[in-house]
Amino acid sequence: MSDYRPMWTDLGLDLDRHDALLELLGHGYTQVFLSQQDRPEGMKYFDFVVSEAHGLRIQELVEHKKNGGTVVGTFCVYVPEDVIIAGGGIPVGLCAGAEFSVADSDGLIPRNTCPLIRASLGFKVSRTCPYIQASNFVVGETTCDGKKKMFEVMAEHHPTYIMEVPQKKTDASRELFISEVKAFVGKMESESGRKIGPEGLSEATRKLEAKKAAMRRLHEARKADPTPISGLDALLVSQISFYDDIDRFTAKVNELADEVESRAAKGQGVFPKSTPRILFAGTPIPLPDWKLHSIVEASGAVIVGEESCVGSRYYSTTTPASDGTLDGQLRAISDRLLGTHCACFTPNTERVGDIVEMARQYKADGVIHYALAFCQTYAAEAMKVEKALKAEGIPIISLESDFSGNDVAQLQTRVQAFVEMIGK
Ligand code: BJ8
Repeated sequence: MSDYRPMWTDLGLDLDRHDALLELLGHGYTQVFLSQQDRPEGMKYFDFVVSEAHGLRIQELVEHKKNGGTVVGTFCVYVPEDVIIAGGGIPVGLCAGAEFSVADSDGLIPRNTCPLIRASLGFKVSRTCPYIQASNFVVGETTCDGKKKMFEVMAEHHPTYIMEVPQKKTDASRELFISEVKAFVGKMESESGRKIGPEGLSEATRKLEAKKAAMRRLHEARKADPTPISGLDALLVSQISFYDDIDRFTAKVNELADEVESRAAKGQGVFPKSTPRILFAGTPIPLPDWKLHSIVEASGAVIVGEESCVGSRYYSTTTPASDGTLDGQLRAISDRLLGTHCACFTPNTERVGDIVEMARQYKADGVIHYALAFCQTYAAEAMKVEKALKAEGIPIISLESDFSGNDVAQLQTRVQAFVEMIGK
């Protein structure tokens, strides 16, 4: 096994705390993932990616920078990854799903802020995330209030660029966002010293579309009963999509999709046929937040889909055709991104419709709406989602939690009662 400590030292990591983090993650991963039965063979690659998440992948990013490339950290799916790729950059998702660094943000932002925001800042200030340390700059966005104010603090610790994401779905908002995407092209060009042209951008969009198409194939296979892959494993693939090498990831997801489709065709599942099927809907569930999925799948149910930015809100948007000019492509990319139905927008009725449609398509017996604590926008939409699903006769519960283990027993009780109810 390689010794990555010199690299981690060069990146400025706090080695003692980083060791503690790796130990925690390794233990959690073994317990949650490696104990599952009858996993697809193709998951071995993703196990390997996790085992080398702070090693080999970071080495690749460092090499990329040595060769003149850029590494750009992102926190939201509204950031155009294809613009980063076209500018010779590698995008890495930095949203953090670990309790480990939450308290490190104390004194910098209020404690009654969502744990995703607190953990993201905490990883930076505690110098325990090699991805943010390896990034040339991070892109913040004006989505929810908590993130906006956190990025002001982040800027004091790491180069930070802010993209304005509108909050309404009007023509004027669309024009504003197009101008923001164009400004981001300028930012990438000045960081990388490379001009972004229509050919390079079109190739980057093609790669991104291939990646999302592979992800759609994999998730589509989860519609089968019995489901050929666990919710935990499918979630893991979505989590890894934010930091693995794009071409390698696409090839490996397609291989996994081949295997999973063939399992589905043979009626081979990871849980028995007629296991209660649950659709997850709500806030992002970034690595390594496996809490709810593991509770559900240990309670005799299976998660068959994620209406989340770590899930369908990411992989389901596609880039409309354009006239091929740089301007036309940037407009098309903006339209693709604005097709993401985030609760930060008002009104955001499309998201409710998406959840109802997904519940039908994935033959969900029930929906769990999940909001991270202190996330006002998703908690508010939970009520609309409840109303719409009840009108359709689809059972739903709304849960709120964080990344800690404090409420596991309480969540287990609620999830078990829900599974029992929908299983009848
Ligand atoms: S497009 S969901 S990735 S903003 S959970 S930090 S909303 S208080 S993450 Fe998001 Fe982009 Fe929207 Fe998706 Fe705020 Fe809520 Fe926390 Fe959230």
